[in-house]
Amino acid sequence: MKVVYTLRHRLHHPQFELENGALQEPFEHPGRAEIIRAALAADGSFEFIAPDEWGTEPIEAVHDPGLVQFLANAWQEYQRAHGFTHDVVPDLFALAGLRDGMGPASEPEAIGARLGWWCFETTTPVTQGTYDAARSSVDVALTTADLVLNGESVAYGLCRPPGHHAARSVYGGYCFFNNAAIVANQLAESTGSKIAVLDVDYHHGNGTQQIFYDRADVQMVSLHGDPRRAYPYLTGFRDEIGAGKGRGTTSNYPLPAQTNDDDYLAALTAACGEIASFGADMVVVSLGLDTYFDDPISDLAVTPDGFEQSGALVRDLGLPTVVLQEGGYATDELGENARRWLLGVSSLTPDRPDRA
Ligand code: SP5
Ligand code: ZN
Repeated sequence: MKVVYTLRHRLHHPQFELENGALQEPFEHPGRAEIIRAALAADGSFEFIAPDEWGTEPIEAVHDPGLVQFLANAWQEYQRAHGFTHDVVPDLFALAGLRDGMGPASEPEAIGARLGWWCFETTTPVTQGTYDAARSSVDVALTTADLVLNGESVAYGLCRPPGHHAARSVYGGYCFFNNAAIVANQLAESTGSKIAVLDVDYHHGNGTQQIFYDRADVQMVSLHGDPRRAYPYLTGFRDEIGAGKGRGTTSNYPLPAQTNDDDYLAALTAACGEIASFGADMVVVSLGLDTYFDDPISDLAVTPDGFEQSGALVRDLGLPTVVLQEGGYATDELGENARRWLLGVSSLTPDRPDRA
């Protein structure tokens, strides 16, 4: 299988995440991508490819151009205003309630306040190289999709930073640009076909859901920890099914704590059934491996065997498949878990001899 990777991801390297009233070591760190790269390289059945450059146009097709412009300059602007600051994080959030009854706010001028206009939480610092890394992550995703458009039945983009929490006009959840949404939109627009996004990250893909909520041509199906207890808390409930022309094209499978392989695979089977009923022509997988039983920030109980069987269920859809990396924080096992999922999605079955 072809794997798209670039070391430019390392340009994004926060020193901390502000969470639970404390500065903690980042769970989302450059070592994650390096561990996956090493595990796939050691396997021998993966071929590494460098990404092409795709520019900002496909990003601005799903994100507010103001968000792209903001991230391009935010770190430098903050340095000019406040002096050297390795990790740039908002200390004020532009919540609508601040202007209740006074009409909506407009984007503030001060850089500190602009951070809280575009960012929704405190665990996603902007560092000096964050914009370049986030751009390279999009390039990885688009190059992976291009491989599949050019005949690969499945390819994997080792995206970092991840993307699925980034909505049209806000970033957060370790995500800046929504790699999967940018790819799904580009595929839908360039081929005129129906695209399914299957999001198996532990956390609900709120950004992807928001971007496609009223779209009939892009389906969003997500399995995740129930938002009654799990980040991002505000989205991912079962009754969120899309709106307008997109009514029925969003599906959510909130899962209880400690969901095991059997129950997880049953839910994934149902999710894949919905993709088949939708009549998708291609699948984009948001591959989070934070459903792993020993993940440090999550509470599902999927094992390496469960990951391989998950990949095989997606393979059995028989559709061209773009797999993009999202979360997964059990650093020691992350490479093996990714390898097993990818072996599952690319394995030979008697009736699918083309999937070598
Ligand atoms: C891409 C992705 O997986 N983003 C996840 C962002 C989650 N950030 C907040 C997680 C809150 C977890 N708190 C539990 C800490 C247990 N030590
Ligand atoms: Zn996650």
